[in-house]
Amino acid sequence: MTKHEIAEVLEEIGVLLELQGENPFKTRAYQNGARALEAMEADEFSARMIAGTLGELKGFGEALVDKIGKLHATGRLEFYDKLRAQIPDGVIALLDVPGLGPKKIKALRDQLGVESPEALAEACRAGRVAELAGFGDKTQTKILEGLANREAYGKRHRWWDARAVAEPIVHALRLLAGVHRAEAAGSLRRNLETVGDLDFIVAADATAAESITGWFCAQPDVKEVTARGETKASVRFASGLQADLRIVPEAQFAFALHHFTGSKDHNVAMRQRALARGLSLSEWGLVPEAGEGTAKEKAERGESVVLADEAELFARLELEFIPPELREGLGEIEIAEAARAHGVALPRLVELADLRGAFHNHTTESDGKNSLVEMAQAAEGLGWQYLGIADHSKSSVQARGLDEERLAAQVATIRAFNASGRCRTRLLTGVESDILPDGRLDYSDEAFASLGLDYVVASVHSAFTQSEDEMTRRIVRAIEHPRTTMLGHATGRILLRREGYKVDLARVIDAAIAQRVIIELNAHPSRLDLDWRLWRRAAERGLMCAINPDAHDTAGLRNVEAGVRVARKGWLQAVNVLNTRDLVGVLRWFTARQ
Ligand code: DGT
Ligand code: CA
Ligand code: CA
Ligand code: ZN
Repeated sequence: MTKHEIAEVLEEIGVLLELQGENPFKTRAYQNGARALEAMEADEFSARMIAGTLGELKGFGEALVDKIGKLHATGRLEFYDKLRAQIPDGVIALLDVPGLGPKKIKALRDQLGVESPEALAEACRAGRVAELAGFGDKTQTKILEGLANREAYGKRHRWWDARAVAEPIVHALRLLAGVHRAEAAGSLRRNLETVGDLDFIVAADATAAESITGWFCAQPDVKEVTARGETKASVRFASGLQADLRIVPEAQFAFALHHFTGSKDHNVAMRQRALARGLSLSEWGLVPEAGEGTAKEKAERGESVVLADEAELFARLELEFIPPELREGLGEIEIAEAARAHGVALPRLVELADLRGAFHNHTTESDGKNSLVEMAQAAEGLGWQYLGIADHSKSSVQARGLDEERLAAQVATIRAFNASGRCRTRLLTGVESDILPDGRLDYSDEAFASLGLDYVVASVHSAFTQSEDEMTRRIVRAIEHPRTTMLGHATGRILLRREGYKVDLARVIDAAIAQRVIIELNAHPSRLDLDWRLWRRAAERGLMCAINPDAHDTAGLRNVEAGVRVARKGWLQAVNVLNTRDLVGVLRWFTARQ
């Protein structure tokens, strides 16, 4: 097992022991061990495993070292297997209910015999949870909300995960005999932050259809085939993600692709536009509204307008081409119409290749998994001109946040690294400062002055349950701090796991615009925060964006792709995104803010 996998097992052991009511010292030993492993350089870990010197480090007692050794050598641990077998799956599932931790779960189990989400819902509805010591009406309501969220979350998947499943399938489909074109349509193609199911559209020879559906249903990840016809199939993968496949004749492809890309609202508006021109638009084709039979029959009789691709469909309806990510029925058709009428293209949306660096990244100094040098080299590999280092600040104790002294040392290391000329990517000195519950930043004005950082990302990491008004005033106060360059993950949401904290984003955006403070678009596939739905109007009003990967390892730098995807969905152009500027432009922005 790798260091990271071992850390995950230790972390889980800590949680399982907590569920069983073990004493906090014991559970914390595992959790601290997991964190220490995560923070350790891979080379050091390997060396210590070989030399048998892990136990020399603080926090690694004999029992822990023994377990790590077994996992490292064999990938198994009897202690863990036994522990896991003692706890019912339903109790493990309770850990996914937002707002429930191991302690509460233990109380529910001991006092109400609750051992599954279903049993918990019943106990809440009967009012029995509210009666427990330490719970009350408010907590019971919260748990019911959490259960409802958990159910909704279970039906969708992160865009990033859905894409990882879809991409190899699309590539493989294109290589099958008789296939002319293949695309993943639906919400995935629209870059929606979460995806319900995948929708594959394939243009193929009729004679090949059966073997294509056969291939699709026989994919190794397919757990269940839920429907199967000659030109259609639906499957469910082991992850729970479902996928529809439709095979159409080449001539129908543009219409089917457009139809199944959606969104529904966009399609409704497109159909109305066609009707206004005496045409009926559907997945089958674009046929005259008048005449005998259904749209399908008309298309099959060859009455459809013949179009090579989607671009021709938009042109036929007197529209500029609308990229899939803008097809949400949010006024894109009116804009495409005006653009067409005036002979101008739609705005050129920001692209991955426009990015020249990013600002919110962690290293092993706080809770990252790669060192400063490794992160710099990875950024150089991506062709980035600069990489901002923003480790956690001192109040984020569990993330090993940096006090003034350690931060000063990191700044010195970064300056020396830049001066050494080892790397074409220039490192920038930043910090991700906690926004304290009262809105102050995590370092004094004097400390900031002596540190001389290039920039500051200010983020909320604690006291999530403040009232909306308190949270709004807290964040606005942080934005008004002259050292704040950008606001990190504006709502703290974790997609499909936890809702954001309550905050009046209109007021936060107003303050950011007034102060020339950037709001980040956190590109972590679980965050994508600030939400794309707010960006279009905010950017029009002058809000500057930074697409930040919030990378905790070198691979995490690639998160920016997810960020660019939703930035496009928010109509953002390169000019709206600070990290499309070159180093000089970025440094000028930082200086102007200070
Ligand atoms: P999802 O899967 O929930 O993330 O969202 P979509 O947009 O992928 O929805 P899905 O898979 O149900 O259907 C794909 C597209 O097909 C959808 O965006 C629009 C089109 N579509 C499906 N059902 C209908 C419908 O009843 N009416 C209209 N106008 N379009 C539909
Ligand atoms: Ca879908
Ligand atoms: Ca579907
Ligand atoms: Zn953060």
